[in-house]
Amino acid sequence: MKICRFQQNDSIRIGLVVENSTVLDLSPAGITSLSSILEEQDPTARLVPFAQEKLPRIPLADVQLLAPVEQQEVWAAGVTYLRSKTARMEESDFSASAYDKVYSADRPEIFFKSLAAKVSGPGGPVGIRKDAKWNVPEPELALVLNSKGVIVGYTAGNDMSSRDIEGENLLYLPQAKIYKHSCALGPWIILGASETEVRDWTIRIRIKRDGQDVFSGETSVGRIKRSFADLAHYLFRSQDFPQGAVLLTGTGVVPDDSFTLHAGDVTEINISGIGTLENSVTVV
Ligand code: DO4
Ligand code: MG
Repeated sequence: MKICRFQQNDSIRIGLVVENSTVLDLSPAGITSLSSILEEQDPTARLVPFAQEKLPRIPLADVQLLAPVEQQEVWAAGVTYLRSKTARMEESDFSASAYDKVYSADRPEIFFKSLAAKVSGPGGPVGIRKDAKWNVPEPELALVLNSKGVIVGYTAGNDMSSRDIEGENLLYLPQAKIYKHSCALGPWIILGASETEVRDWTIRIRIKRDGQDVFSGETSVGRIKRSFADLAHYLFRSQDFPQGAVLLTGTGVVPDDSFTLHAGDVTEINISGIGTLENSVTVV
């Protein structure tokens, strides 16, 4: 089941995406926030009856989708794929052993990524810093967690990163990762999928420049070294998230070292089982 946030005239609404082509507007049924659904004991069971109700139907193509977050903090796990560990070790010299160690340590790398209000949605901008020379998108599966730390859904995410700043010194990681338009999520949240199913999904990215593909790559969610429960557990250790949280699970697709994003590039992140998140690159 797919639940989305969208803009209708001056209001933000919650909808169900049905038949891959239509959005059912849930506002006449009194559903005005994502979190009211995500906090339910069984969000899917709560939504099933609405699919049969006579709710306004809007063609998906006419809907302006918004990032599927309201007040949830967005966090990110790193070095969860072997490909990420190798790339990180290659881009830095004295930080290399830190990446090597964190890949196999019990405690994962988890860092704060964005406030909900700063997240770009489908069709929105993703930023490259004007003081960085080597910038990449990171296509990642994102876990959607309720306030109890239960994984209730999944969406696609882009953990935009400045590799030269990250590689220069590990202490610069927050600057490499957290800046204007550095996080995108969408196009919607998938509810009711099990970890076993999700581990079979494929994450693909395509980067287009002037209409031509300049990079494409893919990985499988199943290559994530840690269980989702383990990542969620560490995020919620000694922390409260009264509004729930979103946790990006790390990247397994890293372009060759010669690749950097340009202003005007278009990033298309597709996760089978979710859908496609498209954004355009802008200098910030
Ligand atoms: O430690 C650097 C960040 C790693 C990351 O964001 C990832 O592996 O996805
Ligand atoms: Mg990442």
